[in-house]
Amino acid sequence: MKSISNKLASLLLMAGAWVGTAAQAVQDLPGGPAVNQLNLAPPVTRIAEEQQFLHWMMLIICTVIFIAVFAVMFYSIWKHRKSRGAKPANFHESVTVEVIWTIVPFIIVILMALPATKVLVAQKDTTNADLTIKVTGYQWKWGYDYITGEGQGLAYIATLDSSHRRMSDSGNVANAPADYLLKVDNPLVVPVGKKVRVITTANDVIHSFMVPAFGIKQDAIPGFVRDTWFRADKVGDYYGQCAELCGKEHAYMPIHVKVVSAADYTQWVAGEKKKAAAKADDPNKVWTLQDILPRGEKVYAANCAACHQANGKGAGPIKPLDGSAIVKSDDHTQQIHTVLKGAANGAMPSWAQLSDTDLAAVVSYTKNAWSNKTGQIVQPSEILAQRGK
Ligand code: HEC
Ligand SMILES: [Cu+2]
Repeated sequence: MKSISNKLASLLLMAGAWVGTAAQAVQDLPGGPAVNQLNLAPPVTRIAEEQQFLHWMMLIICTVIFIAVFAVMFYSIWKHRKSRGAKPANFHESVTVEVIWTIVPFIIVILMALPATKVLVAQKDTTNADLTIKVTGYQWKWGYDYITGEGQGLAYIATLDSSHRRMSDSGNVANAPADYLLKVDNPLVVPVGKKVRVITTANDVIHSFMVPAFGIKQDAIPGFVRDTWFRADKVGDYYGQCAELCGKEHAYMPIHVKVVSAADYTQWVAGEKKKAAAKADDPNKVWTLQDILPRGEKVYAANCAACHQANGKGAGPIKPLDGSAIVKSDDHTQQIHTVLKGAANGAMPSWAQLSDTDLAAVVSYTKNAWSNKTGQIVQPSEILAQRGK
């Protein structure tokens, strides 16, 4: 008995300490969640503003009606109680009362439905967009493709910052920054004051693209295309998350939208285009081990370490890559095939969306990391040759 209560006490103490350190560390994140936030996110688009107006208007109307109805009810019960000698009136089918209690709620509902419908229709109106961006949900990251507008042709993937992931795994979040688990490597960049149409779809399971400050939340469904739009009124950083439970890393696919001035946007597009041109991976380029390994290490940290672990040892059903016969084999086909197609019914996902060079880099890296030291290199051309096989 004693030991149980001791254990309970120490558990409570631990919980207290945990809450204590957490409370001390968290800070507001402008454009993202705030500490003890109760209201909706501060709106940055006209639609989000109107949604908040609707929310508060309806809440207030409902509260007033609630208080009025219950006040009359409780007052009547109390005032006309039997002990005070109240005599029940005996009447039925009062036309006046029935007309009033039909007409009044009807008017109230219409008064609420009119502005709500207006906002709903505006929300769905994705015509006349200044630029269109396709957003693809992957387990567990977001792909952004600039379809029209200045940035046309830009395409990249946004993944959670790997240091945040490590912090989460370790459980040591005492020094977590304000953008904890919301920081990504490549935020979505859009110009201020422009109508941005967002087309959503997904590659594996249903995800949902949500940015509260913009008042948008749109499911991203494999095999379907949905759309939504926003026009951000203020330059700044805004955050959201995948809003559809999509698997075990659901909590680790944040959204970071950077709203910048028109001039900054033009500059960013030019910079990205230059970078893309420089990076445009020639699948026929022949790499040296020395050049390809650092790139492979990065690809591994961003995509593979969440499951196979930084030390390559895997965990449970996730097979280790350190010492794996497939990884060490002189015959590269089976390893390339596993990485391109996935294995175990998707428990090991397909990585076909990565470039030939990135895949060659990560395969070469795993062939040489930890105790694998095979000295083998896989060139992008080998990956290309296996695609579609
Ligand atoms: C979502 C978790 C997950 C991620 C992320 C992941 N893997 Fe895997 N991987 C697995 C699982 C599970 C297996 C075991 C499949 C099986 O049972 O055959 C596996 C197996 C493998 C194998 C075969 C190993 C063997 O000995 O059979 C290779 C090679 C591999 N993964 C490479 C990679 C690479 C490279 C990446 C990153 C680009 C990666 N994996 C990312 C889950 C993952
Ligand atoms: Cu998701």
